[in-house]
Order: sequence, then C-alpha cells, then structure tokens
Amino acid sequence: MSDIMQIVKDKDPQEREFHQAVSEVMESIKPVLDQNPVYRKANIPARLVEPERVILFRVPWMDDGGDVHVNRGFRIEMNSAIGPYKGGLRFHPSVNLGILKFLAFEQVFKNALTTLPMGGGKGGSDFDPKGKSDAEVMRFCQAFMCELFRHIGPDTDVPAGDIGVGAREIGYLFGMYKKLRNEFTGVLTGKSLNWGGSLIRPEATGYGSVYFAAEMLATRTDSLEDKICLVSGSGNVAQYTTEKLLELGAKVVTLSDSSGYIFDESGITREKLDYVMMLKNVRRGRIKEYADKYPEAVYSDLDAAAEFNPLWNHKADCAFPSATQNEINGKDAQNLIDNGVFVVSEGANMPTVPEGVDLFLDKKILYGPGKAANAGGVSVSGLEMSQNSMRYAWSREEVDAKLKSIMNSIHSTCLEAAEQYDTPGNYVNGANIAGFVKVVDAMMDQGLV
Ligand code: NDP
Ligand code: 2IT
Repeated sequence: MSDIMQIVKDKDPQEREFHQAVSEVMESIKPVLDQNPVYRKANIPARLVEPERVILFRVPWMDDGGDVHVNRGFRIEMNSAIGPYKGGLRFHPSVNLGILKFLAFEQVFKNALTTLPMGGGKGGSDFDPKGKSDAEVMRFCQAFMCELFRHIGPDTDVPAGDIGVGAREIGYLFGMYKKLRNEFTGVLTGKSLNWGGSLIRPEATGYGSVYFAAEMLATRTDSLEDKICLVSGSGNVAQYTTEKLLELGAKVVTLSDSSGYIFDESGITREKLDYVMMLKNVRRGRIKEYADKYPEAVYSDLDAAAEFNPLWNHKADCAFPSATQNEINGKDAQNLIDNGVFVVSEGANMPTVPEGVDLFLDKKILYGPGKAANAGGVSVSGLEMSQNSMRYAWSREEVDAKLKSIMNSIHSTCLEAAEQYDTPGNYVNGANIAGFVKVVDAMMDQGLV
C-alpha cells in the first residue's frame, strides 16, 4: 500500500488533496486486498487511482466591458465500471487538477454506495462566478459547453452542480448543449423542474445528510429532536440541511460563507432560513447581512489562516460541515469534541483533515464521512436520469421516499462492511470497503480495459 501511495505522489507531487483521498481509501481496503489476492494480482489499486480519461481545455469568454478572459476547463472521467461517468461541476478560483481528481475519486465510491448504476467523474473550472453578472455567467457557461459537449452524453458522462454551479448555471450549460447536439436528453442533472429536472434534487444532498445523521443516532436509540446543530456554508447543501433539521425539531445556530459566520443562539427559524435563501440564491449577498437583519445573531469574520475556525467552537450536539474540503482541522475536531459534539455528518466532500477523522474515530463519535453522508445529491441525480429515460416524473413524496430508502441502505451497507472487517461502527472503513468491492468486482468481470 505504501508502494501505491509512493507512485501516486511521485507522479503528481503537487496534488495534495488527491493524495489525501487516496490514502484514506487505501488504508481502509488493506484487509480486503489481503483476503482477496486476485485484486492485487489484477493490480486493482494502480488501476483505480489513474483516471480513465482527463480532459483539460481552454475557456475563452468576454466580460460585460468587452475584455477577453481565459479560464481552464476540466472533466475527469475517473471510472465507468458500473455506469456512465457521473458527478458535479465546480466553478471556483481554487479549482485545479488535484482537487478535481480527489472529488472524482471520492465520487466513484460514493456512487457505488447509492445502489444506482453510475460511474464516477468530476469537472469544473477556475472561473469565479462571484461578482459576475448573469450575462457574464451565461457567456462563460456557453464557452465551457462549447468544448465539453463533445465528451459527454446521457449514456457517457452526466455532469451536475457542485460549488458555484446551481440551477442558473445548469440552465445555461444545458441550453448550449441542446443547441450544439440538436438533442433534448438527460445529459445534465439538477435541471429546473419544468424542463426535465427532478423534484427534491435541490434538497437532496442536505436532506440526505440529515437522514444519515438520524440513522446514526437511531443506532443509539436517539434522534435529532432538540439537538443543537452547527452547520457551515450557506449554499445549496447548508440551506437544505438546515431546512430538514428544523423539520425534525433540531436547532441550528450557525451558518457561514468564505468571509465569515453567524452564531444565532436563539436558533435559525423557518422565517430566517427563507431570508438566507433569498439573500444567497436571489441577491447573491454575504452571510454578514444576516446579523444586520437579525441583531440577536453575532457575525465574525473568518480567517482561513487562523489556528482554528470559531464556528466549530460552540456548545452543540451535532456538526454538519457543508462548505468545502478540509474545513475542519485537527484543532477544530478537538474543539468539537470538547464542546460536546457527538454526531458529525459530512455534507461537504472531505471536509475533515485526516487527523480530525482519526480523532472522531478514536472518540467513537457518530461520524458519517462525505462519501456516505452526502450521497443523497447524486442519488437523486440518478433518479433524475431514470425519470428522463422514462420521460416521466415522480411526485415529491415518491422521490423523497426513494431518497430516504437509499440513505438507509447506504447506512446499513456501511455498518455491515465495517462489521465484516472487524471495525464495528467505523463508517469510514464501511463506506470505503463497500464502495470498493462493488466497483472492483465490476472491473474484474469486464477484464483488463
Ligand atoms: P454552493 O456553491 O451552493 O455553496 C458553497 C458554500 O460553501 C458557500 O457558502 C461558500 O461561501 C462556501 N465555501 C465554498 N468554498 C469555500 C472555501 N474555500 N472556504 C470557505 N467557504 C467556502 O455549493 P454546495 O452547497 O453545492 O456545496 C457545498 C459542499 O457540498 C461542497 O463540498 C460540495 O462538493 C459538496 N456537495 C455538494 C453536492 C450538491 O449536490 N450540490 C452533493 C454532494 C456534496 P462563498 O459563497 O463565500 O464562496
Ligand atoms: O459531490 C457530489 O456528489 C455532487 N456534487 C453531486 C453530483 C451529481 O451528479 O449530482
């Protein structure tokens, strides 16, 4: 296993997030490889860490003032053993190959856990939608799709949203795809309802992360009722995590963006959440304004270089990191535990550094890693694909019931795999092992391709 990590690091020394994601999976699957020598004989670990295909392209676009800009576009087609490549697009200035490879790698195992036939992929651009006009975002999306369209398709590769890509961007991307291909197909998920989207897709990641937390609590005959919850982020995942927590009787006291966070000890009510949704989704404002509107809340700036993030340093029962990777460092993990947090359900992808993960496991808290806890989003994307193929739409209740049942199944699959390999209650090992076995068995069946 140290060999494979050495190979990965030697090949791409700068891809730190990718090394982090690979290292965690490789650690979990050691006993599976020991018990199944055929996997090593087929050199499965080396095949898993090399994307099937990487597409990197120039995206030239013009701003409202007539100036020309050039961004980088990417699509990582990581693994198609169990279905077409599937995974989101991220538009954020921090995007690079290493970040997208980590996300695509995680996506392979996550998608395998959903029980739906989806391979793994991820893409995006270092374009920053913040502060851009709708017209600029549209021109960027069109320019991006002018290259991406030749690589994707409803049975080949089906992108969706992620950070910086929501309903507005999916609309512009779909419009250009349809024009270029002269085809109306389910080539993207997260579409708006009146042209092929699925009910509950916007809600799915946040709702799923809360359903997963509820399942974890149920193993200790406990529930989310009256639990105090810390939520980070204020985008798609954070908003619907908060919505479902409110519905289940929990109290949410924090939200954040990359500039700062609010602490509202009295709790974020339905009315306050409606304000956040308008602020973030319509006005595209900053979370700071929440404290102007609701003076009982305290706003603090966040400093990414600080020793710890004060958002994770409040008395609480549960934490729902829903912003970005590595947002919980070792000190934050210790602060969470010291403040009484005993449930962590990851809406974001890889939000906890390895030192924090080890601490959570060591202290036996209920810790749902992203590839299990946030799989609700891609699951309903899979359901959107099914509905598009059937040219049919399920009701809100039907999709929500399927989402709930998928999250329950992911939860029990993780527990069973963890138990089978002698680490009961370890959802990290459970998710990595169960996802791994499903994908590599398909790879073995399909031969050396
Ligand atoms: P959004 O773009 O809707 O929201 C992202 C939120 O996180 C914003 O509040 C943003 O603040 C904050 N954020 C982003 N980058 C940083 C950063 N570097 N530092 C601090 N805060 C940051 O994205 P989503 O809600 O869709 O995604 C959030 C997380 O959930 C990501 O990790 C994503 O990969 C994951 N995820 C998303 C799924 C989905 O269906 N959308 C599915 C599964 C996982 P600001 O506005 O200041 O940038
Ligand atoms: O990380 C993720 O699972 C997503 N951004 C959603 C992917 C999808 O295809 O819906």
